Amino acid sequence: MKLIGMLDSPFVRRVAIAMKRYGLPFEHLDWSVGRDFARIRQYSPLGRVPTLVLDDGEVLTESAAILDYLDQQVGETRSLLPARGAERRRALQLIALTIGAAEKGREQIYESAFRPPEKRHEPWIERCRSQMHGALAELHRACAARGDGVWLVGAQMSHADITAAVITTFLTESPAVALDQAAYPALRSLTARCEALPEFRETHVPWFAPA
Ligand SMILES: N[C@@H](CCC(=O)N[C@@H](CS)C(=O)NCC(=O)O)C(=O)O
Repeated sequence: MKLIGMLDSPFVRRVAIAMKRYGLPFEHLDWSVGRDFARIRQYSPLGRVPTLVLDDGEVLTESAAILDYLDQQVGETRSLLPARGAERRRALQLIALTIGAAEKGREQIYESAFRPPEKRHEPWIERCRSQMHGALAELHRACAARGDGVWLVGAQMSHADITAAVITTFLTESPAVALDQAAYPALRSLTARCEALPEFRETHVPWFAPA
């Protein structure tokens, strides 16, 4: 399989971490959505990453859809998403909240990466910032309610924890957002615990401006 997209994207990174944890080998195509836009569009007409090219040439996009495929490949007992019921619902809700925060962070980044200064619209950036913080505050409360040293859902690390950690790191390291983790100590603690694990360390790369 080929995984397209740079690892400073938390959407790409959460897929790469899951593939490593599952022991699924892949070739990483470290293509930028700015510089390599045309190349990415040969696989994904939308021009988004992550894009996963399967061995038979089938192309999957959108991290949730890719992870759904990978989870099914490894089966219920190894899947990083609870199979059913309240735990699955809770994990999916937390992931949706976290992905939403990242997308609102991404909008702030793209405003400065892709728009000339005279075309930037501060009220829009402020709206995104406030939505991002609304979602992060909720995620922080979920971490705090579980307590230190406990995963977000169930007894094992899940996609909810992976997503929360990579997105917190992404929002902290991207200069246009520069999230202060001190505002969310329980989220900071979960992120630090995840980032110390081998799959997280192996996929942690320096921030790269997208334009
Ligand atoms: N919801 C999507 C978000 C993916 C996403 O926003 N990827 C960014 C890179 S961080 C991208 O491809 N941006 C290029 C664009 O949308 O033009 C997912 O989870 O895969």
